[in-house]
Amino acid sequence: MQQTASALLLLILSCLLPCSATAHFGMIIPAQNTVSPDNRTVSLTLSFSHPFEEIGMPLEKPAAFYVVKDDKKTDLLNSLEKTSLMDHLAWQLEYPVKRPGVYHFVMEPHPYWEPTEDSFIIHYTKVIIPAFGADDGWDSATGTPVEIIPLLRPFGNYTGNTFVGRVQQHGKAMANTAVEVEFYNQQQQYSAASDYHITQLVHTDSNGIFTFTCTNPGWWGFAALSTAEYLLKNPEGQEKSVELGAVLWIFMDPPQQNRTSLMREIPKPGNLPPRL
Ligand SMILES: [Cu+2]
Repeated sequence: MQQTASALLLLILSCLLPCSATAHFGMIIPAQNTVSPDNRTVSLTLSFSHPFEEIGMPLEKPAAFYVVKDDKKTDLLNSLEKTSLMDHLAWQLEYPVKRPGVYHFVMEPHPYWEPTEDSFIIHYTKVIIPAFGADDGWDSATGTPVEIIPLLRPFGNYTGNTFVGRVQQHGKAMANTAVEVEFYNQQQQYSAASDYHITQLVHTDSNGIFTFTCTNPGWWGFAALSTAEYLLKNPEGQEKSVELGAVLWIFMDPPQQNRTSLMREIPKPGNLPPRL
Protein backbone atom coordinates (compact mmCIF):
# COMPACT_ATOMS: atom_id res chain seq x y z
CA MET A 1 0.00 0.00 0.00
CA GLN A 2 2.77 2.38 1.01
CA GLN A 3 4.67 1.36 -2.09
CA THR A 4 1.69 2.22 -4.29
CA ALA A 5 1.36 5.60 -2.58
CA SER A 6 5.02 6.49 -3.06
CA ALA A 7 4.91 5.28 -6.68
CA LEU A 8 1.87 7.48 -7.19
CA LEU A 9 3.64 10.45 -5.60
CA LEU A 10 6.64 9.88 -7.86
CA LEU A 11 4.35 9.72 -10.87
CA ILE A 12 2.64 12.98 -9.87
CA LEU A 13 6.01 14.68 -9.31
CA SER A 14 7.44 13.46 -12.59
CA CYS A 15 4.38 14.88 -14.33
CA LEU A 16 4.42 18.22 -12.54
CA LEU A 17 8.10 19.10 -12.31
CA PRO A 18 9.13 18.94 -15.97
CA CYS A 19 5.97 20.73 -17.03
CA SER A 20 6.62 23.66 -14.74
CA ALA A 21 10.38 23.82 -15.40
CA THR A 22 10.74 23.42 -19.15
CA ALA A 23 8.96 24.16 -22.36
CA HIS A 24 6.20 22.23 -24.08
CA PHE A 25 6.25 21.93 -27.84
CA GLY A 26 3.67 20.89 -30.37
CA MET A 27 5.52 18.37 -32.52
CA ILE A 28 5.14 17.02 -36.05
CA ILE A 29 8.12 14.80 -36.77
CA PRO A 30 8.40 12.95 -40.08
CA ALA A 31 10.37 9.72 -40.34
CA GLN A 32 12.26 11.26 -43.26
CA ASN A 33 12.98 14.94 -43.97
CA THR A 34 12.61 14.85 -47.77
CA VAL A 35 10.61 12.74 -50.22
CA SER A 36 12.42 10.95 -53.02
CA PRO A 37 11.24 8.46 -55.68
CA ASP A 38 12.49 5.50 -53.65
CA ASN A 39 10.77 6.72 -50.47
CA ARG A 40 7.42 8.25 -51.43
CA THR A 41 5.45 7.91 -48.22
CA VAL A 42 5.83 10.39 -45.40
CA SER A 43 5.21 8.93 -41.92
CA LEU A 44 4.37 11.73 -39.54
CA THR A 45 4.03 11.57 -35.76
CA LEU A 46 2.12 14.32 -33.98
CA SER A 47 2.60 14.88 -30.26
CA PHE A 48 2.74 17.44 -27.46
CA SER A 49 6.00 16.94 -25.60
CA HIS A 50 9.14 18.21 -23.96
CA PRO A 51 11.47 17.32 -26.85
CA PHE A 52 14.88 17.65 -25.23
CA GLU A 53 14.03 15.54 -22.19
CA GLU A 54 11.63 13.28 -24.13
CA ILE A 55 8.86 13.76 -21.62
CA GLY A 56 5.44 13.34 -23.15
CA MET A 57 2.06 14.88 -22.52
CA PRO A 58 -1.23 13.64 -23.96
CA LEU A 59 -2.26 15.12 -27.29
CA GLU A 60 -6.02 14.89 -27.82
CA LYS A 61 -7.09 14.48 -31.43
CA PRO A 62 -6.20 17.91 -32.92
CA ALA A 63 -8.88 20.43 -33.85
CA ALA A 64 -7.41 20.51 -37.34
CA PHE A 65 -4.65 18.80 -39.29
CA TYR A 66 -4.00 19.52 -42.94
CA VAL A 67 -1.38 19.86 -45.64
CA VAL A 68 -0.89 23.00 -47.75
CA LYS A 69 0.77 22.80 -51.16
CA ASP A 70 0.70 25.65 -53.70
CA ASP A 71 -1.85 27.48 -51.47
CA LYS A 72 -4.18 24.48 -51.69
CA LYS A 73 -5.28 23.04 -48.37
CA THR A 74 -6.10 19.33 -47.99
CA ASP A 75 -7.78 18.14 -44.79
CA LEU A 76 -6.05 15.12 -43.21
CA LEU A 77 -7.73 15.07 -39.79
CA ASN A 78 -9.70 11.88 -40.38
CA SER A 79 -6.63 10.02 -41.62
CA LEU A 80 -4.90 10.37 -38.24
CA GLU A 81 -4.45 7.20 -36.24
CA LYS A 82 -3.82 6.86 -32.54
CA THR A 83 -0.33 6.01 -31.44
CA SER A 84 1.85 6.47 -28.40
CA LEU A 85 4.98 8.60 -28.10
CA MET A 86 6.99 9.14 -24.92
CA ASP A 87 4.31 7.02 -23.16
CA HIS A 88 1.50 9.41 -24.04
CA LEU A 89 -1.30 9.66 -26.57
CA ALA A 90 0.01 10.83 -29.95
CA TRP A 91 -1.17 10.59 -33.57
CA GLN A 92 0.32 9.31 -36.78
CA LEU A 93 -0.29 9.43 -40.48
CA GLU A 94 1.14 7.77 -43.57
CA TYR A 95 0.93 10.30 -46.37
CA PRO A 96 1.68 9.06 -49.90
CA VAL A 97 3.21 11.84 -52.01
CA LYS A 98 2.30 11.72 -55.68
CA ARG A 99 3.55 15.02 -57.11
CA PRO A 100 6.64 17.19 -56.75
CA GLY A 101 6.15 20.18 -54.47
CA VAL A 102 6.74 21.62 -51.04
CA TYR A 103 4.30 20.24 -48.47
CA HIS A 104 3.43 22.24 -45.33
CA PHE A 105 1.88 19.97 -42.69
CA VAL A 106 -0.03 21.94 -40.05
CA MET A 107 -1.58 20.90 -36.74
CA GLU A 108 -4.02 23.08 -34.81
CA PRO A 109 -4.55 21.46 -31.41
CA HIS A 110 -7.42 21.97 -29.00
CA PRO A 111 -6.53 24.29 -26.08
CA TYR A 112 -4.48 22.37 -23.49
CA TRP A 113 -5.23 23.33 -19.89
CA GLU A 114 -1.93 23.51 -17.94
CA PRO A 115 -2.65 24.06 -14.22
CA THR A 116 1.05 24.56 -13.33
CA GLU A 117 1.12 27.60 -15.64
CA ASP A 118 -2.44 28.70 -14.83
CA SER A 119 -2.95 29.03 -18.57
CA PHE A 120 -4.20 27.28 -21.66
CA ILE A 121 -1.73 26.43 -24.43
CA ILE A 122 -2.37 26.29 -28.18
CA HIS A 123 0.62 25.48 -30.35
CA TYR A 124 0.02 25.91 -34.08
CA THR A 125 2.63 23.45 -35.32
CA LYS A 126 4.17 23.11 -38.75
CA VAL A 127 6.76 21.07 -40.65
CA ILE A 128 7.74 21.70 -44.27
CA ILE A 129 8.80 18.78 -46.48
CA PRO A 130 9.99 19.00 -50.10
CA ALA A 131 9.27 16.22 -52.58
CA PHE A 132 11.08 15.06 -55.71
CA GLY A 133 13.49 18.00 -55.91
CA ALA A 134 10.87 20.82 -55.82
CA ASP A 135 11.88 23.87 -53.84
CA ASP A 136 9.42 26.68 -54.29
CA GLY A 137 6.77 27.86 -51.89
CA TRP A 138 8.71 26.98 -48.74
CA ASP A 139 8.35 30.54 -47.41
CA SER A 140 4.62 30.92 -47.99
CA ALA A 141 2.26 31.35 -45.05
CA THR A 142 -0.30 28.68 -44.21
CA GLY A 143 -2.59 31.18 -42.50
CA THR A 144 -2.57 30.08 -38.86
CA PRO A 145 -3.24 32.98 -36.41
CA VAL A 146 0.44 33.01 -35.41
CA GLU A 147 3.15 31.59 -37.63
CA ILE A 148 6.90 31.36 -38.18
CA ILE A 149 7.84 32.05 -41.80
CA PRO A 150 11.28 30.59 -42.55
CA LEU A 151 13.77 32.92 -44.24
CA LEU A 152 16.39 30.18 -44.32
CA ARG A 153 15.07 27.47 -46.65
CA PRO A 154 13.79 24.93 -44.10
CA PHE A 155 15.39 21.87 -45.76
CA GLY A 156 18.72 20.97 -47.30
CA ASN A 157 20.63 22.32 -44.30
CA TYR A 158 23.72 21.20 -42.46
CA THR A 159 24.38 21.24 -38.74
CA GLY A 160 25.93 24.61 -37.92
CA ASN A 161 23.66 26.51 -40.31
CA THR A 162 21.81 29.44 -38.82
CA PHE A 163 18.06 29.34 -38.90
CA VAL A 164 16.41 32.68 -39.73
CA GLY A 165 12.67 33.13 -39.27
CA ARG A 166 10.02 35.82 -39.18
CA VAL A 167 7.26 35.62 -36.59
CA GLN A 168 3.90 37.00 -37.62
CA GLN A 169 0.39 37.31 -36.25
CA HIS A 170 -2.37 37.59 -38.87
CA GLY A 171 0.38 38.52 -41.33
CA LYS A 172 1.86 41.33 -39.18
CA ALA A 173 5.43 41.09 -37.84
CA MET A 174 5.65 40.36 -34.11
CA ALA A 175 8.44 42.44 -32.59
CA ASN A 176 10.17 41.52 -29.31
CA THR A 177 8.58 38.10 -29.12
CA ALA A 178 10.22 35.26 -27.20
CA VAL A 179 11.13 32.24 -29.32
CA GLU A 180 11.89 29.07 -27.37
CA VAL A 181 14.23 26.60 -29.06
CA GLU A 182 14.60 22.90 -28.30
CA PHE A 183 16.46 20.05 -29.91
CA TYR A 184 14.57 16.77 -30.27
CA ASN A 185 17.00 14.75 -28.23
CA GLN A 186 16.00 11.28 -29.45
CA GLN A 187 17.20 8.38 -27.29
CA GLN A 188 18.70 11.01 -24.97
CA GLN A 189 21.78 11.20 -27.15
CA TYR A 190 22.90 14.46 -25.54
CA SER A 191 22.77 15.82 -22.03
CA ALA A 192 22.20 19.46 -21.16
CA ALA A 193 25.18 21.48 -19.89
CA SER A 194 22.78 23.09 -17.40
CA ASP A 195 19.01 23.40 -17.03
CA TYR A 196 19.21 26.63 -19.03
CA HIS A 197 20.43 24.65 -22.03
CA ILE A 198 17.32 22.46 -22.24
CA THR A 199 15.20 25.27 -23.68
CA GLN A 200 17.21 27.98 -25.40
CA LEU A 201 15.75 31.41 -25.96
CA VAL A 202 15.97 34.20 -28.51
CA HIS A 203 13.82 37.31 -29.08
CA THR A 204 12.60 38.69 -32.40
CA ASP A 205 13.81 42.14 -33.47
CA SER A 206 11.58 45.08 -34.44
CA ASN A 207 10.78 43.33 -37.76
CA GLY A 208 9.78 40.07 -36.08
CA ILE A 209 12.97 38.36 -37.23
CA PHE A 210 15.14 36.00 -35.19
CA THR A 211 18.21 33.90 -35.93
CA PHE A 212 19.51 30.80 -34.21
CA THR A 213 22.46 28.53 -35.01
CA CYS A 214 21.69 24.81 -34.72
CA THR A 215 24.58 22.89 -33.21
CA ASN A 216 23.49 19.24 -33.52
CA PRO A 217 22.27 17.09 -36.38
CA GLY A 218 18.57 16.27 -36.07
CA TRP A 219 15.22 18.02 -35.56
CA TRP A 220 15.07 21.51 -34.06
CA GLY A 221 11.84 23.11 -32.82
CA PHE A 222 11.14 26.85 -32.63
CA ALA A 223 8.17 28.09 -30.62
CA ALA A 224 7.31 31.78 -30.86
CA LEU A 225 5.12 32.58 -27.88
CA SER A 226 2.45 35.19 -27.32
CA THR A 227 -0.76 35.63 -25.35
CA ALA A 228 -4.14 35.45 -27.05
CA GLU A 229 -6.51 38.44 -26.92
CA TYR A 230 -9.22 36.13 -25.56
CA LEU A 231 -9.71 34.06 -22.39
CA LEU A 232 -10.97 30.50 -22.04
CA LYS A 233 -12.80 28.80 -19.16
CA ASN A 234 -10.80 26.18 -17.25
CA PRO A 235 -12.41 23.01 -15.82
CA GLU A 236 -13.42 25.00 -12.70
CA GLY A 237 -15.18 27.55 -14.89
CA GLN A 238 -12.67 30.37 -14.29
CA GLU A 239 -11.54 32.49 -17.23
CA LYS A 240 -7.85 31.98 -17.98
CA SER A 241 -5.31 33.35 -20.43
CA VAL A 242 -4.21 31.38 -23.51
CA GLU A 243 -0.59 30.96 -24.57
CA LEU A 244 -0.33 30.91 -28.36
CA GLY A 245 2.68 29.21 -29.89
CA ALA A 246 3.79 29.34 -33.50
CA VAL A 247 5.92 26.23 -33.82
CA LEU A 248 8.15 25.17 -36.70
CA TRP A 249 10.34 22.06 -36.91
CA ILE A 250 13.39 21.90 -39.17
CA PHE A 251 16.00 19.23 -39.82
CA MET A 252 19.77 19.68 -39.84
CA ASP A 253 21.81 17.02 -41.62
CA PRO A 254 25.23 16.00 -40.38
CA PRO A 255 28.12 16.89 -42.69
CA GLN A 256 28.69 14.18 -45.31
CA GLN A 257 32.09 12.72 -45.91
CA ASN A 258 33.03 11.00 -49.13
CA ARG A 259 34.04 7.38 -48.88
CA THR A 260 36.98 8.02 -51.17
CA SER A 261 38.37 10.88 -49.08
CA LEU A 262 37.88 8.73 -45.99
CA MET A 263 39.79 5.92 -47.70
CA ARG A 264 42.66 8.24 -48.53
CA GLU A 265 43.14 9.05 -44.86
CA ILE A 266 43.47 5.41 -43.88
CA PRO A 267 47.09 4.32 -44.38
CA LYS A 268 47.56 1.11 -46.37
CA PRO A 269 49.17 -1.75 -44.42
CA GLY A 270 52.42 -1.28 -46.35
CA ASN A 271 52.63 2.35 -45.25
CA LEU A 272 52.13 1.72 -41.55
CA PRO A 273 55.06 2.84 -39.44
CA PRO A 274 57.05 -0.14 -38.16
CA ARG A 275 56.19 -1.28 -34.66
CA LEU A 276 58.85 -0.68 -32.09
CU1 LIG B 1 4.44 20.04 -20.27
